[in-house]
Amino acid sequence: MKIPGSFFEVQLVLNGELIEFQILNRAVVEYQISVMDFEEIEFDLPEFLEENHVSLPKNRLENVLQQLEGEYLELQQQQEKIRHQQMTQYQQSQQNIITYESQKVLLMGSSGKSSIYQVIFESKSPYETFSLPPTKKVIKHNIEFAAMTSASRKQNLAILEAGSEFPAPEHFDQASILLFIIDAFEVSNYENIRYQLHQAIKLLKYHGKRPAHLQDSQSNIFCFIHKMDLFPNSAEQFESLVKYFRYDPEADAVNLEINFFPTSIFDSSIYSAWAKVVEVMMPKSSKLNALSNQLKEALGLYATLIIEKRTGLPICASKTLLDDSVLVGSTNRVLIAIEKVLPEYELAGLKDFRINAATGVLEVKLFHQYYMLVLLYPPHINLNDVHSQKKLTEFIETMLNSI
Ligand SMILES: Nc1nc2c(ncn2[C@@H]2O[C@H](COP(=O)(O)OP(=O)(O)O)[C@@H](O)[C@H]2O)c(=O)[nH]1
Ligand SMILES: [Mg+2]
Repeated sequence: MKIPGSFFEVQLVLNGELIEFQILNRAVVEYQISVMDFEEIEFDLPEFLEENHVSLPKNRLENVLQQLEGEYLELQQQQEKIRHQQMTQYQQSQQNIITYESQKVLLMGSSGKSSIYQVIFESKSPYETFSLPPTKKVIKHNIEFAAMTSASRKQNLAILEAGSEFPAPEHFDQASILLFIIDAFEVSNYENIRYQLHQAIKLLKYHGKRPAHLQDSQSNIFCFIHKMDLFPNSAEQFESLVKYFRYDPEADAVNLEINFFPTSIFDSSIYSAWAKVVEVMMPKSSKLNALSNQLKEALGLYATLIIEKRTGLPICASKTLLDDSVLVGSTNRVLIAIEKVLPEYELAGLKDFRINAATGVLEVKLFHQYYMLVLLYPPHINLNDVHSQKKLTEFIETMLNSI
């Protein structure tokens, strides 16, 4: 629909399960959000128009909004249908139990691998990695954890950490994920490392085992452009490095399958990038996502999610306007920081914590040894009343039953 007196058009589209609101300028999308409530559009559109110096008489704007709301309601109905279908599919999949028992991640590339592993899995602080001895041979790390998917089985996560040499073909055997690290600061090694990256992808395709549950659009090839903290203009740097490393000179082609992330062990980026890898390794359960959403709605929260502590695995999350992989990463960082200082107070066995900020509250409850329930909510909400406590207990119990 055109915005009268401007080059802008607005439209709503259903993308998977999400309703997206887009503002286009001469057929190019300039603004896009996933909408969970029509009010967001009522708020964003006038603001966008104002920023772009389009002044629209009030009644015209209302007209546009009214038409949009009509479309929105229709899309909501379609959305409901899709959700219903997914629920049914989930119930069917329950019957022919799927197992993703062992996942093998091949961690290779240039410098930063051991640091990344130790920061994520061994709760090391970035500064403790400064004097790591170089890794020569391939190291195999094994992490076992209980899955909370329909499979309800013990899962095994094997991380194969390569040393200074390019791993032998047998290390690619049955690998489900390639996690390739590029030291962005080592400019003299770019060409060599780009060659290695594309060789590794070819070996993964040949010897590896793509997880069966992946959708066609999902890729199991990840590349962290690492040590981004060393660049003052990291966003631009990242963009140009992605261009450089996507290109495979041997094939004279651009590989669009690689998922690139800018990372650094000095901020949350390493955790949020890892959360994206984990998402591909084990899909979040749609049933548990739906439950998280119900809890969020019932208690008026901004977001709720459950994270497996050791792996940083997001088990499920409510829909939120925030990026949930960032929430996972940031929560892990806060938790690690707290667990590190507790002994200094002669305290041990962290059970929960709450951070009250002027604009909201972050509350984290640990349960069943390795799981964390994360709640993010507005300052006026009180979760200490009987009703909320009951809902929270029920929620955790349902989660436990799904383990
Ligand atoms: N500035 C910066 N240094 C890092 C980062 N990650 C790792 N390093 C440093 O890079 C060096 C080599 O890391 P290491 O993990 O041993 O590399 P590996 O050979 O791939 O295992 C260490 O001194 C780390 O402290 C990062 O994100 N930023
Ligand atoms: Mg190493």
